[in-house]
Amino acid sequence: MEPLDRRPLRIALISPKGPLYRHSGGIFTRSLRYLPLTLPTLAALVPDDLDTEVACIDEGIEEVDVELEADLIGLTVITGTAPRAYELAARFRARGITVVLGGPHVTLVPDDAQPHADSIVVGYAEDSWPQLLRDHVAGRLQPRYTQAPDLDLAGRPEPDRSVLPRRRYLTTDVFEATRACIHNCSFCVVPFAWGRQPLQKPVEEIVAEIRRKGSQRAIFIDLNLVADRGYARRLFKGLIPLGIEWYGLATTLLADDLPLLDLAAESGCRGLLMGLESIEQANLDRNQKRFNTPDDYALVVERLHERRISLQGCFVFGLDEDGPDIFERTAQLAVDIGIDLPRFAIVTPFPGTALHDRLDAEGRILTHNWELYDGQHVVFQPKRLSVDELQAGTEAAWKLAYSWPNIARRLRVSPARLPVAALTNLGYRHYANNLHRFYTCDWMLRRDPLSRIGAS
Ligand code: B12
Ligand code: SF4
Repeated sequence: MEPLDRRPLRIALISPKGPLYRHSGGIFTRSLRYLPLTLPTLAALVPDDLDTEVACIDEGIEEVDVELEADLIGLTVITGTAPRAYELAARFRARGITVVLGGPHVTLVPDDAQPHADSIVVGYAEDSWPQLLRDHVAGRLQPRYTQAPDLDLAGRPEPDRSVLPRRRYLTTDVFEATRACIHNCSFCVVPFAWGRQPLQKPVEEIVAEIRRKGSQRAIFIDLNLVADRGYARRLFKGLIPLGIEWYGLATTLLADDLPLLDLAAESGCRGLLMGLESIEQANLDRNQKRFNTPDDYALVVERLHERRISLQGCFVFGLDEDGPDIFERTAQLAVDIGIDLPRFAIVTPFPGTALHDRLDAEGRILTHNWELYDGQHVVFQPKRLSVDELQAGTEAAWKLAYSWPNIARRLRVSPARLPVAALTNLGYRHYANNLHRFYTCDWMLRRDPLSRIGAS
């Protein structure tokens, strides 16, 4: 047997399952699942000069063996997966394995995570994770590591995409150019977790990464690719010679900036996800998203479609102006104006956000069962709706938008290639028809949501 001090440090990195994103019985079919970059990024950051073996497990696609052999286990935690992460942490720690927790939830509420780990990592981990590993090897692991604010994304190792099985994802051509967002929407975790100073990888590094990977299509996971328009311009210009198609996230402000939109189209942009959030201007105004104007949503779609760009338009339900008719009105508008892939979530007051603090101060938070903080469960008392109406209305909006006639209407106007548009619509139809399986709130009354709004 190999002496202990000569054995490599066995590191396992795990992304725990949530109620919706899980190996069996989940709702994210392969057509909705692209390679997450968290574990590949952390794996690449493990210092080469340490003798290590790294294994990565995405519980969205495979079960975790709780008896797995490892010396140190790192778990990435979003709010909805916190209970599962804490459960796994307890089991591994009971076996004497060192457990490290990091990710959005840990960053938002570090004290919630601290008791469940030997060490936690707050914020991004480009510098702190390698430091943590060195400290562990030297026998001086600290209970908490916080990324210094002067983080620089230049010259970092590329995510190691080989650590996850590629065939289990629709695509592994997933890239990250920027982080953080300059805006301050009250319900969004981004400004509260990571601040409002955009962080950017040098354009030439991103272009080289895409070229090396040989991608014909790319998905950017950046939360707002156009936060810094100067950078966006440089990035889009840099992408033109690659001749690829790409998909990403942007705000509606891009549709107001026609030169930048033209450049995005010229650089191969074929689909954008935008947080339209609400069709009630007052909701947007009160939640620091004033730059969205519902009266202009049709124009946004038109301008994107003119440039062969599809729109995945995301709405949230449950903001204070929403009454019982909001679901049908929103879903119908999404269909009428030709949003290619409408998505609906229940507004979630993630801990650490301004929305959470306000609802908490108003005594309206109903549960801190983090498992229900997944965008599809009601965890607070809505103002003009009952909990049940909000839950059922959201499901009804999904079903209305993804009824066969409405899918057919969309496919007729979509600028996307028919097989792609059909596949994604079918993926979301499956999602719409299976959401009810995940409504597990004690207070949720079960009934047919379609009967409420007379969906087609
Ligand atoms: C890709 C993605 C997905 C994919 C894959 C999910 C997965 N398993 O990773 C899909 C589409 C399936 C998905 C689904 C959902 N997602 Co998502 N998703 C993302 C997205 C866009 C990118 C994640 C990523 O790859 N980031 C890149 C890596 C490098 O960044 P990172 O994860 O933050 O990791 C860094 C640090 O946080 C830290 N770190 C992270 N974990 C760990 C662990 C350790 C041990 C250490 C040391 C450090 C560390 O180190 C990394 C390097 O600095 C993020 C937003 C974003 N851009 O981060 C949202 C995000 C994580 N998702 C979010 C949400 C809400 C969801 C859903 C609930 C939405 C829904 N209703 O459908 C579901 C739930 C999924 C689930 N797990 O149960 C929220 C989480 C908020 C929260 N507080 O919980 C985010 C932050 C988006 C947002 N704006 O709110 N998602
Ligand atoms: S624009 Fe989008 S990413 Fe930026 S703070 Fe608002 S919701 Fe979050």
